[in-house]
Amino acid sequence: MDIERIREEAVQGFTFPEGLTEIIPYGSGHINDTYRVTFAHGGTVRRFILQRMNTEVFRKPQQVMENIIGVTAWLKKKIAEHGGDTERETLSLIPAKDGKMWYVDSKGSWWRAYNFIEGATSFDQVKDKKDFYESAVSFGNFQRLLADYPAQTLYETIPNFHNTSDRLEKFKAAVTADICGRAAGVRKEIQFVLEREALADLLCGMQREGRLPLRVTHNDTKLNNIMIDNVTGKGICVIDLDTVMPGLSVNDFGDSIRFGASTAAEDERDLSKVSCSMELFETYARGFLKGCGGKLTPHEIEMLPEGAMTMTFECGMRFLTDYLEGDTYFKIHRDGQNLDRCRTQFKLVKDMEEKMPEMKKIISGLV
Ligand code: ADP
Ligand code: GN1
Ligand code: MG
Repeated sequence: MDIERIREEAVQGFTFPEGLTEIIPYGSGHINDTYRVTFAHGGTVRRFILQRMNTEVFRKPQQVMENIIGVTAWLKKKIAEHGGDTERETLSLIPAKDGKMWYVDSKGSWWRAYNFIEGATSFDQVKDKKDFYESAVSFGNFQRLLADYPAQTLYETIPNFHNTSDRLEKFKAAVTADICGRAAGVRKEIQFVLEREALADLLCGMQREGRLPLRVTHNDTKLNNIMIDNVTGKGICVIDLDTVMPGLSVNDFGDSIRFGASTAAEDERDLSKVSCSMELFETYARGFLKGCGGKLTPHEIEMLPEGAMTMTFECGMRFLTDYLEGDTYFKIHRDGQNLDRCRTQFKLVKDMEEKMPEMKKIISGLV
């Protein structure tokens, strides 16, 4: 997106201070267009996050914003009750000049702005396992703080987001349609999915049968969706709230494992570097259980390893679907990146299949 246009339009839409000094593309999210904007006025420098929402992915942006308004207000209240810092421990939306919490520009793009969480970092890979532990405590905490949120007021921002069976059907449709003529080049990956069809309905089936409860969950618990305080090392703020909606706790756990417990980047091409670290798995599990504060049922706890495997399988299938459909969903920065991402996920699934008894043992050792 043209920075000049952002300066002239989106920035003007919000109640920012005077003295714009910088607009830079920011972060490594796969979905929205994110910018950091800086203002200097009267000796004070203030920074904000300005985001163009991806309305191809989020078809009803106003519903996404209404969810975020509700959830952040709820969290602020809880944080205040515990004597926390309401400006740093959750996102704060910056109002637009018309009083709304979003701004629609002349081209119909939806924008929103947040306070920039200062003095904290979002990591793309685990550098220190303590950070991973703290991220787990925070994601667990997040779920606990939202445990009594009125779930019926939340819109389903992406229908069937973690319905793995539905993802499987969409994948099969993409293979059949093969609109880019790419299927012949990925026969092995397609076969990998078809050999594991049963996995797709495992957790959804348990939810249908009432064996896993629906909770208000984050649904996108990647390590880079949490800010870690630069001084204390604590997970200070859970960000990227677009997909907060009813879901499964085991999926929130699993999505963190597939990303953070991997020994390599999500798009690593050298698959010999990719495996699921049992040390990091244990670290995260300990933190997550602590953060959830005893709210998980014994069966949820038992199914945490399956959550990891299912989320990794689902994510790999989503990357492959997007590759087959011409890379229209996840942002890519090079040709074949979604295929590379798919391959790391499938490598992890294979590794997790072998390590399932070990993961089970780790979990039972923690309860
Ligand atoms: P996406 O949905 O594209 O992943 P995110 O909301 O996760 O978008 O934002 C992308 C990145 O921008 C995050 O991973 C983080 O690094 C950074 N970011 C987002 N919001 C903030 C914030 N309020 N303060 C500091 N950094 C942020
Ligand atoms: C996307 O938005 P971001 O980059 O935090 C995606 C997740 C995937 C992840 C894979 C709304 O997360 O579901 O697991 O990429 N978010 C959406 O890295 O689809
Ligand atoms: Mg993100």
